[in-house]
Amino acid sequence: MSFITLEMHGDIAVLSVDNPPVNALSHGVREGLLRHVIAADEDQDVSAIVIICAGRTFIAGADIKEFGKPIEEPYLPDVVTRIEACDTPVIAAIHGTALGGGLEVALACHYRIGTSSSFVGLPEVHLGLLPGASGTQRLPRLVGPAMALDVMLIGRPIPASDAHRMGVLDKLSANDDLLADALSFVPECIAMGPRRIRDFPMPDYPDEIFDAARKKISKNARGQLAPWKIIDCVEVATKTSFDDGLKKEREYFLECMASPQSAGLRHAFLANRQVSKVPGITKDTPQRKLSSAAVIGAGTMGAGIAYNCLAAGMDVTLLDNNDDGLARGRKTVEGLFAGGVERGKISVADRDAGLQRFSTSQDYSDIADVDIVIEAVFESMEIKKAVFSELDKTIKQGAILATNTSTLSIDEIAAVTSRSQDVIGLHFFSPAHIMRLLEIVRGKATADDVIASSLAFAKRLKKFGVVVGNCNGFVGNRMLYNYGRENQFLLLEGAAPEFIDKTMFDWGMAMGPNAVGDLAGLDVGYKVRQERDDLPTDPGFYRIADMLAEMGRFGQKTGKGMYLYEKGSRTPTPDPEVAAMISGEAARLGIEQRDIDPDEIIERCIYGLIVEGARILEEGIAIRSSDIDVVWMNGYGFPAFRGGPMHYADSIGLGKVYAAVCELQERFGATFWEPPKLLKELAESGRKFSDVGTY
Ligand code: T1G
Repeated sequence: MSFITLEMHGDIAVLSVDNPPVNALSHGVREGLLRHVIAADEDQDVSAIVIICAGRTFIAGADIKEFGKPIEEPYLPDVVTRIEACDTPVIAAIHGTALGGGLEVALACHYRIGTSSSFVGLPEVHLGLLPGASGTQRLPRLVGPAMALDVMLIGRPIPASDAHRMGVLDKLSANDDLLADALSFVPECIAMGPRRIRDFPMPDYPDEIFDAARKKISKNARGQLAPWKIIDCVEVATKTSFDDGLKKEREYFLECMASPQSAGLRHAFLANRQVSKVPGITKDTPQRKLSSAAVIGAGTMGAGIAYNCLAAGMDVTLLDNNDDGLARGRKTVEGLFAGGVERGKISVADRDAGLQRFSTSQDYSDIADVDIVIEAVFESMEIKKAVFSELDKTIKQGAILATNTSTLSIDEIAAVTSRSQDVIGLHFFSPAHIMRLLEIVRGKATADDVIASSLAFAKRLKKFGVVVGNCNGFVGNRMLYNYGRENQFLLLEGAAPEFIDKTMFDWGMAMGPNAVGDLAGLDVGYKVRQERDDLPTDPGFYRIADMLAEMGRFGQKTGKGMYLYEKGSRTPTPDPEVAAMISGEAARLGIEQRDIDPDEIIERCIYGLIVEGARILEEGIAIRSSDIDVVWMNGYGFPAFRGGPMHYADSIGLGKVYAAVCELQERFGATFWEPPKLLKELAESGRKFSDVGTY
């Protein structure tokens, strides 16, 4: 297959890259590009070379799917070096996104023209990598080291207008015919001749930028390697020759490529895209039109979900049976719009249009014609059943009836309606307008077109929709139970809440389990446990959390939980009263307290996740192990540089995980630590969780 086509426009060679979906620089593209560039450059009849791409975008980078496998020649740095060395002027014509290796190819070209809607960027840091084809040496020479550091450390795509101002784009394509504009730009380029960034003098820069950058990332790049190496590369660029800088870049690039952090982040990238592939659901599966929505329950979650739907362009009615509740819900939605405008995320016009499409009601007949209803009332089966009976009587046939329950059975809720095929779980995560995860819980009767519509709905809300099976707690909360359980036992065994939290935070979790409990509200978990009749009888099981909830210490919302909170502050302060309560309860339960090593804390909390993840995979509740990783990375603050709990387990090796779980079973018994059959099988056969499920 040829990925590059050559078309002569007069004496101009136009090389068009065509490798859908995003013209990634896979081997065939590298090989074809190099061959055509050399041929055109050596052709005396060719006055200029234009590199342009077919499809929806310019080159969006190296081929991520090739990483981790032996890379074939020609290597990208060699292709880039040859492009810049051309005696014939080379122009890059950019549309869509020129990212990573794609921008490095463009920077090797002597001139760059882009459409006004295009973006350029070096986002490698999000893959635990650095620009490995001269980006760390060329960009500083073009825009200055300080700006280059920002571009590579933040890794955000830069809009064409800014890229033009920065000098990355020499020209903006005025009208929509990029090729025509590039061809008419050629004479100017020929007149100026080849212009090689490698020869540009390094622009001035304040010396302290490198230390300042290191200080900054020490706070927000915990456990990561690439950001440090990016700073090292740019510093080298300011201190050595271009070619010596390239050598250092290569060395650091290969170091990052071999790192577990990059393996985790690359896994996260592909896993986040794999979730939308659900067996039996294809692009031909019909979808239901979703232009209007109703949200039942005007609490924090209900209002957040309503805002999400409004921000996605839908007409939304928020319904509640309580006047004050409805007023609070409306205030929350208006507040979210105001916050969006303040942070520059949305325009005033978007806000006004959104509020135009927003209404509130206490009357189910007002929402009879909506396309989708999302119930977000109190987490009680009885209340949810009452709501769904009402919906079944009121809402038009063909509407999707969704519940935002975080633990309760979808089938049991659907059973109170005459249309179980239209019922599905859409489990949002708090805060609903920020968290990118949506657990899509299919009931045993849920129709394929309802699942397909829900996947599209998730994409429209800019969320990762993960289709999971119906069980208590689905994927995320079911695993959280084990994680929280071990935290609770570790408290009784002598680990202070702040010590556990610091250990898990330093390991990479966004927040420690006790701080998360206080944020979510200890009353929420308490009520869920009260609803369950299958809880273990171990007296220490969630004992401390139950005691705090029974004392009315719900966390941030009451100023007291596991920690103390100053009025209006979210900063947790350890409470000696709680420490005394824990050691008193441990004594009462006959649990001897001891110093507990951070490694033990990490092992018990994370292996608790992995064991339950294996059971979920075994039962087919998750389609594939990477879906479980997507749930935990996007809904529970699991570090993406560790790739999610199942990828993490595979990276350690299931043999080692299985052995450790057997030891934990020895110590703490089979109730909590009996190794799942799947883990045993995979460990004994040397396989991985990623070998299980549909890819
Ligand atoms: N390689 C391989 N496949 C890629 C890819 C890539 N770089 N980028 C996207 N895809 C696939 C993706 O998996 C999905 O596949 C489909 O394209 C659509 O993607 C040496 C080392 C370009 C902004 O980090 O940010 O260059 O699921 O769903 O929302 O310095 O994709 O359909 O089978 O995301 O419209 C640097 C990564 C690489 C850019 C489009 N480049 N891509 O977003 O579609 S490292 C990146 C993106 C590098 C050099 C280094 C986005 C996008 P499938 P999508 P989208």
